[in-house]
Amino acid sequence: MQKRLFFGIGMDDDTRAHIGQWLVDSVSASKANTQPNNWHLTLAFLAMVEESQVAELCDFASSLSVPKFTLTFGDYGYWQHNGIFYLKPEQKPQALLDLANPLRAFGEKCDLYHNPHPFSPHITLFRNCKPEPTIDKPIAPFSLTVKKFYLYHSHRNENGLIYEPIASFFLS
Ligand code: 2AM
Repeated sequence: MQKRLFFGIGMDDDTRAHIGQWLVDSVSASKANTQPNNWHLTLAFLAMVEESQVAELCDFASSLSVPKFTLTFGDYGYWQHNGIFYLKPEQKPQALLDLANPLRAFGEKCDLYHNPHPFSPHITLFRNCKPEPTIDKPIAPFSLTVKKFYLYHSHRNENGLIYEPIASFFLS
């Protein structure tokens, strides 16, 4: 049995509300935004993983020793080729790279997924959205204090796509 998995960073409800309000007030797009409950920052996409490999992934994630860090978001961007509109952090703290790089490398070593692109931290707000959304006013910058990250299971139920945290890992 296989599951679609990825490692990522979540956010609190206040942050979801802040982003959601900005979308309502200041962003016009040709389609609906991604589900606020699904908003996250992908650290490492793993694609399809055998049930029997999940423990190994969790052991590896637990073995990382990375201090807590803060991400500040105030910038946005758009990728023409896939119509992704996203928020991106103003900086890439070393601790963020020290999480993403080994997790991505481990997924490659296990032959789960070979990343075609360098790590580009972002929070996807629209997908397959063409033309590019128009922005009346930039988002008031906000910060996320990252104390943990998750292994997410991406699947569908009667409500659509859900990213369900199936394991959590605490930073030091
Ligand atoms: P996203 O980070 O731009 O939102 C589950 O599908 C998550 O993994 C989504 O957050 C998604 O994109 C990311 N993802 C999906 N396919 C991917 C791929 N081929 N490479 C990198 N990340 C991917």
